[in-house]
Amino acid sequence: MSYNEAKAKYAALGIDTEAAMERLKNTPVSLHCWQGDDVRGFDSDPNKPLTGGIQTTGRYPGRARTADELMQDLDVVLSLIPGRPKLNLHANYAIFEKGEWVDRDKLEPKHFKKWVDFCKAHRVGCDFNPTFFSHPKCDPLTLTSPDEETRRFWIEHGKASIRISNYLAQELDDVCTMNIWIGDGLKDVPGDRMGPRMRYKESLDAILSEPYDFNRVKPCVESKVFGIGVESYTAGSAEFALTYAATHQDKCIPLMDNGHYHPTEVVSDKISALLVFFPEIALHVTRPVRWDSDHVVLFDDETREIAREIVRCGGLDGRVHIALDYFDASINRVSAWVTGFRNAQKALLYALLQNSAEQKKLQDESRFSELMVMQEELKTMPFGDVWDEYCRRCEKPEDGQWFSRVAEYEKNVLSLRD
Ligand code: RNT
Ligand code: ZN
Repeated sequence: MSYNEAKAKYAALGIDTEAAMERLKNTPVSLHCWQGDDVRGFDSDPNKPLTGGIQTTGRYPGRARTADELMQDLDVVLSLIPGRPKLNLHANYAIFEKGEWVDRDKLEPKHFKKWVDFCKAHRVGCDFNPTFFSHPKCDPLTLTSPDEETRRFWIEHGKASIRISNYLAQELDDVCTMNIWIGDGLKDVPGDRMGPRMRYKESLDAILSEPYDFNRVKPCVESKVFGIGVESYTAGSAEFALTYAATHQDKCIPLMDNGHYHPTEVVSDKISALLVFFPEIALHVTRPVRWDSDHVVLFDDETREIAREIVRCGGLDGRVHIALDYFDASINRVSAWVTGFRNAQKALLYALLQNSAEQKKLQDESRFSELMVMQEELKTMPFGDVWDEYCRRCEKPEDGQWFSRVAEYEKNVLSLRD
């Protein structure tokens, strides 16, 4: 059988395929709910534009229009992905009873009860995100707004989100990361760069004053270089977010999204730099194409390199919280979800099948020719056979066996929407 041959080939290099598969099976990877409906959510006008410098493009039919539809789609996704997914929810995915509605500053745990039931049924944990975009109270600023009332509203939203994160962590008996990202920035040359950043800091302090157990709820601060419409200035820049997290290590952790840097910068190189100083960090894994375009994650060089860094820096021991963050509306959304998640799994398995200790030794002994040869030869090892075996052990379809199910679902369900 090809897996056994592959296992023997890896073993000859001192690589344990069994241990790699076991490890990956127990590694949580957060599956973003927002691929299914183009980041629209259900808490306000579904035709409102996406704001805050993010954008979906494409008009593929079949977008989920309700929570029930999104859950139905997620059922299919979860049946096709191996590993240990966690759901990642945004606050605008709150579910209201008929006739009920509250604004984001008044959201309560009960508005996520149905999601908790969904997670329990699928035995998955849940991460959370306050939603500081696509809302009439973006003036267009949120936590950096000079308008006290606006800022107060969004601070209250952040605090409500902490209470909801507490609830998710408790109900699901799992860690809940709660990511804070704001799109606040300016299109053109600022007259004041410091003011908004001072207000952002004060707003974060106010949000994080809401009580939570930092062992269970992990607020994150996500930085960004620029967004569409806010090209000249982003309040929550890399320096801002990192310094905030560094000076509040008992309260939050930094989050890096690999679409949020200048195109020649790579997050794979930043992971170790942060882990020297932070006990824990969080990642949004995406695929930027020339800008923060949030294309579907592929099994490409940088995704593999990010995975290799996570593995060799000991990130799988709870130090690196991995989440996906992309949204493509130009292809079948279920397929996009499944492809990206499976590729993230592939990259992690690929990374677990490296002889990291040997490579470190070669580097430390300055044997760079051998290091290059070894790294190159590892690329053509029978990785696909181990991947197929991993899918079988997770009782999930192998490559070549799942797309037909998505096509069937499109025909019977998705194509009937709109
Ligand atoms: C936007 C950030 C942010 C969002 C999600 C929906 O550039 O990456 O993480 O994509 O919160
Ligand atoms: Zn992100």
